[in-house]
Amino acid sequence: MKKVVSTCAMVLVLMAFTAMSALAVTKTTTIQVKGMHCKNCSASVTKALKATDGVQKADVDFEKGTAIVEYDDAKVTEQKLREVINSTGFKVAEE
Ligand SMILES: [Cu+2]
Repeated sequence: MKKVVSTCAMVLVLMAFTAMSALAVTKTTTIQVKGMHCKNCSASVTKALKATDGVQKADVDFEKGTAIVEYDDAKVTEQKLREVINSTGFKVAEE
C-alpha cells in the first residue's frame, strides 16, 4: 500500500516538472497584423518570423489578420516578434 502511494507521488512530481519546463521554454502568442490581403502577404510575414532565432512555429492567416507564433522565450521576446513583423512592411495592431 505504501509503495503505491509513493509511486503516485513520484508521478505527480514528474508531471509538475514537465509542465513547468514546458511553460518556461515554449510560449504561444497571437499577434494582430494589419495590411495583409493575400497569401503572398501572409507568406512574407511567415518567412520573416521563421527566420527569427527562437521561433519554432509561425501560423499567419491573412483573412483573420493574425500571426500565431510559437517561440522560445529564452531566445526571443514578443516585443522582438512585433518588430520583425513591422519590418516586413505590415503593421502590428497595438493592443
Ligand atoms: Cu498580398
